[in-house]
Amino acid sequence: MGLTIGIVGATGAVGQKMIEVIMERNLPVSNLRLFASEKSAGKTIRLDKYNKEITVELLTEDVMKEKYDYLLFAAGGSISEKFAPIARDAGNMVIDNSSHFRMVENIPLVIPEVNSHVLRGYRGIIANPNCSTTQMIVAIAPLYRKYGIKRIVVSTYQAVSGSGYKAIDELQNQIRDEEYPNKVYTRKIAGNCIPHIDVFNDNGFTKEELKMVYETHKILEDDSIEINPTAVRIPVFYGHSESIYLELKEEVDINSIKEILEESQGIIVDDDPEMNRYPTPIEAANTDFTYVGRIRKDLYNPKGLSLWVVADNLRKGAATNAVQIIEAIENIKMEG
Ligand code: 11C
Repeated sequence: MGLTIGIVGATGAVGQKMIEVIMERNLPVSNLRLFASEKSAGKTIRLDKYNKEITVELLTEDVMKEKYDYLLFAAGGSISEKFAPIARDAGNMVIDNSSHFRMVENIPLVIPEVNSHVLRGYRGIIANPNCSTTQMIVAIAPLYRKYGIKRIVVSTYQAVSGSGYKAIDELQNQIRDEEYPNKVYTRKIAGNCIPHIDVFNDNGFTKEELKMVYETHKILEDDSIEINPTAVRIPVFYGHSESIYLELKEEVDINSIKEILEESQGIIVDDDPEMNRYPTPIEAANTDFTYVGRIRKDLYNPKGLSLWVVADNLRKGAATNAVQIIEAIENIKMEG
């Protein structure tokens, strides 16, 4: 018997990726159910692999009370807030891609390569981290474990797909037509970069930046790491990039750093300046890896290290991480 999986928000950018990733990674699914609001319910989604079409069902409280092995939520915080507890109370495992439950105590926030141990024996709602947090942590966790991290200064270069289909359309339209107005962002995004993702907090940081701080603390179980992020939207369709400066707790040897990263799960080191080798979003798009390049020591601080980290925000940053959480739980079950 295969798994029964439901996807809430199945017609959105992340929901669509979830379907794609489930198919590609050969998850043993016997029943895939897709849910959306009235606007999209009734549409059909074609699964080429099974030569089959699935009709999108209307999301209601009653359908959340049915039995699923896993329900994946990708419909935004307010839908998760309302429907995920109903699904959980009906005994279902929920993996939520919104930020709503991430910082709730006792709700695991999981990147399988980094902290799958928190899934052992757990049932209920599991939170999927923010995309910019996930790729940063995949890259830095192995270094954190070996050397400890005092401080992180990170600047992000985030693709418009992080804001969904409407932002992808806006960039496409602005590339074709210089006069096309900005609706999703505060400025025109084509030919521009905007240092503003999500709402501003009183301390001058945006919510996206603060997610990188607090989610990192929770996943690494270490509130002492000092994190200073700047999140920037750039006119790229898929793939977030990050310039990450780490102040480690020990002096670093660059060859050991590269070796550790090369041996770590989920990471591809792409770093050969002489050959112009470094990762870019176009190369990372449609893959499940976190790419690390431009690895170099600080010129002044022997404990300082710079990295350039790129990943597909809709895949490792959202859909793939959620599917890997299912895989991790299924593995735990098999191990007994
Ligand atoms: C972006 N990181 O690129 C956001 C999208 O908390 O899951 C994902 C927001 C979140 O705009």
